[in-house]
Amino acid sequence: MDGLPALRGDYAAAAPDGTVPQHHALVPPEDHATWRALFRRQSPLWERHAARAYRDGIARLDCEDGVPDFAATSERLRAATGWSLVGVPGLIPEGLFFDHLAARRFPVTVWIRRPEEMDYLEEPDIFHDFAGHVPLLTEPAFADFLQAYGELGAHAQRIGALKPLARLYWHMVEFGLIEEQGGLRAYGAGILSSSAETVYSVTSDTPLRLRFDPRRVLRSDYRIDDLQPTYFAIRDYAELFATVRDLPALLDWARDAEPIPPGATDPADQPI
Ligand code: HBI
Ligand code: FE
Repeated sequence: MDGLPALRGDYAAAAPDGTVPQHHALVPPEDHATWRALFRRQSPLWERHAARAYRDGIARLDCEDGVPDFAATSERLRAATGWSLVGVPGLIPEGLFFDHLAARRFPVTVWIRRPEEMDYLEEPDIFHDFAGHVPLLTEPAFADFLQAYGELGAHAQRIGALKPLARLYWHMVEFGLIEEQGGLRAYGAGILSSSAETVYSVTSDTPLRLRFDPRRVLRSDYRIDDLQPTYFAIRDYAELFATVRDLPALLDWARDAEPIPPGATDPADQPI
């Protein structure tokens, strides 16, 4: 179970909590090279389009030179916000995923994409999970939000409201924007791990950009196979934390509310 690094999609190697060891010392040189290539491509784009908290976070993690070591990163994260990282072989069942978040553990995929997958990958790899998600875990309000989000997973499952809960994760954790002094910036991991979407999300005239509204987000279906047709922008991360406080009641409501299809508009929308 902990001899060799888990291969891509090797779920049989996982412990009951869904985790696998990273075995950082055994990461091959070509994987470090893939990481550096992805990082070098994204850096100038992050400088221009990523939120301040993201830029501060990625600088603090000091991870440009190769696939980062989860143990060393966990030490830094623990000091910053009490989070740590665990390795996983890929997507894990949502119950286990929520349990890790509730315990301030972020599951990070241990393998990296192949060179021919630089531009697009259907499933999360270590570049998406680490470079996309982990920097924001240094932001205290976001860090508290994500733990509280995980704590609501079991409740949402019980009342049959996993779909609206997943929409909140998708639109705010994967594809969230933030209004900063000087303009709109991206903080979502799905955006910031994609070079095309990092530019598109904040500069293209094509997508809708709407002011964050919890009810709107909880009703909004999404597409997983293309650039997003709609983005939601917060003003600060405390807005997300405030939303989870009201989430039990909101989920009750959202379960029976009419879904809004991807890219559709609603009369109550507040475009930015
Ligand atoms: N597993 N490794 C991993 N990463 C995720 O982002 C993830 C997951 N399992 C379930 C899951 N996400 C979702 O159900 C989210 O929509 C909450
Ligand atoms: Fe993700």
